[in-house]
Amino acid sequence: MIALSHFNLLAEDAARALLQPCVAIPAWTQALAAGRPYADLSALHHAARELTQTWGRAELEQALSAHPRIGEKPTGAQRHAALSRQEQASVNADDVALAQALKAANARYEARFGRVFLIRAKGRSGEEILQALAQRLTLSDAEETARALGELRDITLLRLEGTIGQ
Ligand code: 2AL
Repeated sequence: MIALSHFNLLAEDAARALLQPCVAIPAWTQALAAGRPYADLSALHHAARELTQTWGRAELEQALSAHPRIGEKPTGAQRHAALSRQEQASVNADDVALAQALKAANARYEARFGRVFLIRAKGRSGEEILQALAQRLTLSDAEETARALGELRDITLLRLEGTIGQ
């Protein structure tokens, strides 16, 4: 976590690099870095959220490249892999039945929508995620794209809150 006053003073490339693990959408990181200085955290979060409002299917696909499936905690040392592990910490990796159910449900979702199922995992148990997945399988393509984008916004803004503080 770095202080906002420090973030405001970073060189452009360092500021972008700091933001990059929040979401794999370079246009977002670039614009948020270019919008500095921010007067306070609320101004930063407001700008960060505003910049997510234009996201659509293309941005969702772009971002998914950096999100492992639920139940597949990445082992890499990169910052975004560590964040995914933390976010999925409530998904009990020792529960074999849960792991199998998640694997099957992920496969059904991918066959239906043609992309990885995305959900803000932080604060949700594996069972809650399974229930949400089953509900989202009933949505239309447009409804589900909107839901997935909402989850992506939540993940991104939570990661930002964990990256830059007072
Ligand atoms: C993730 C992830 O890596 N972190 C999170 O909150 N959700 N992945 C996913 N497929 O939903």
